[in-house]
Amino acid sequence: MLPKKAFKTGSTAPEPPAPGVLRLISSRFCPYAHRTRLVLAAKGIDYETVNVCLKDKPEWFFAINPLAKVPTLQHDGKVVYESLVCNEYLDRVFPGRKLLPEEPLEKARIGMLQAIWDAKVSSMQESHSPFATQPNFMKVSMSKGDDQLRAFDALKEGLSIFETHLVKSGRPFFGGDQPGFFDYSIWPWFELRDLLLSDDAVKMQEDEFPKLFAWLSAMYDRPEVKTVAFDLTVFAKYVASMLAGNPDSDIGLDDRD
Ligand SMILES: N[C@@H](CCC(=O)N[C@@H](CS)C(=O)NCC(=O)O)C(=O)O
Repeated sequence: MLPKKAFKTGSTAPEPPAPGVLRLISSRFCPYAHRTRLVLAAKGIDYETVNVCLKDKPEWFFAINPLAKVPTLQHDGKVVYESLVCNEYLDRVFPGRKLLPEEPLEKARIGMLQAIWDAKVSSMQESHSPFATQPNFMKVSMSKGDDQLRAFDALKEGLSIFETHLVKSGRPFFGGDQPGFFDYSIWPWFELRDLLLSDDAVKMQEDEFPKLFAWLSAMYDRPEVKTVAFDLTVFAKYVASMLAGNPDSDIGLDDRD
């Protein structure tokens, strides 16, 4: 039985997954790993989880993924990493509802939406880059006063592109009548938005983003979203431990885990 607690520096590597077993190397609080958990749940794929501590990474993790980042998949001797690459792999290799369109232009459109998201709304990672000039959820959450309001305006400008997309498509999800690849790729940041956009001055307002709000409630209704949902109370404790300089990846677990 694999522990829920994270493997740390100095730990012995767990045995590789048994033949036919899919393993997700993960971190409980990683939004990128959450992308992959969503796809696994949406497609009904069975898997086991190995959590790793990202502050004190186990040495053996570098031998599996030279970047030592989560999510990483292990599957019948193969290794796949990078959340979007993992999600495409899962979509192609496993049966179940197809999340990416086969039609080349339709597939290209998903890639372009992703590029707009990365550039205009962006991820946590880019926000640490000195070259990141684009707005993002993290920038809003990490700034104060006028800087925060400026970052929020820029974030809203980015989000308005996705609002307009939903208006034009007339469909409830970016994937059409059901969530698709892109819905799962951006959902983690929306699920965390109350933590990221916690100040009253930087709340998303429904009258400004009516279609995105309808999308949010349709996403919350989905069983796959419920199955893997973050516990926001525990997540808030994790953020507090991170801000205190000592991120505790096992927060909320007890000795039996
Ligand atoms: N581009 C990667 C980003 C993944 C990522 O940055 N994951 C974080 C945890 S949320 C991580 O593993 N960080 C460890 C590190 O940066 O060394 C992806 O999409 O999978």
